[in-house]
Amino acid sequence: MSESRRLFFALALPPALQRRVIRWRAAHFEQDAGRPVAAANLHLTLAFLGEISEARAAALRDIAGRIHSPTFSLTLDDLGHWPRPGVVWLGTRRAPNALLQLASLLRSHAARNGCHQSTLPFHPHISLLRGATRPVALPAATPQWQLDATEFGLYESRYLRGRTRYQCLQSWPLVM
Ligand code: 2AM
Repeated sequence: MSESRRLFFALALPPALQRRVIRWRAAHFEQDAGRPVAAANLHLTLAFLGEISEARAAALRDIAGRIHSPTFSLTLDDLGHWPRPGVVWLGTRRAPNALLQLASLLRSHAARNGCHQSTLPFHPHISLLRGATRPVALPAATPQWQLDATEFGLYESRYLRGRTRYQCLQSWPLVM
């Protein structure tokens, strides 16, 4: 039987934005608010695939390669806390249609290829802190960073030596 891997489609943050986010996070959250997500791991999940076989992953890679979805920009101007999964996140108040359509397309292809999809509506977000199960004081002012999406990627989540790492396996351009 072929090995399965934990995969997801996501948008990456450019390194300059990663640095801005972690500087701001360090300045605005108490140390015990939660576990900070490593700068290189900051991302916006488009579709979570779960543990899937190489054959399913190959089918989804083929599909991703045939997607012609436009580039878009989103403003990261929203913040929130979900105590149940223990996540503090950065999001957007106005998700661009191109983002919603890309996520919906990937999620429906994932579902058709046997990847269970959450029944909760898609809420685009970048997880900043994990393990944040207690009340968290969110900063009063929300940043207004812009994320320009020009590509999306397929990522593998691996847990190695006590750390989660997300590795980009392949990426595909969005069209201008
Ligand atoms: P999160 O950041 O909100 O926790 C890799 O694990 C990525 O997939 C993370 O961004 C995580 O979202 C997301 N993810 C993990 N499990 C998921 C699930 N069951 N449904 C949807 N997204 C999930």
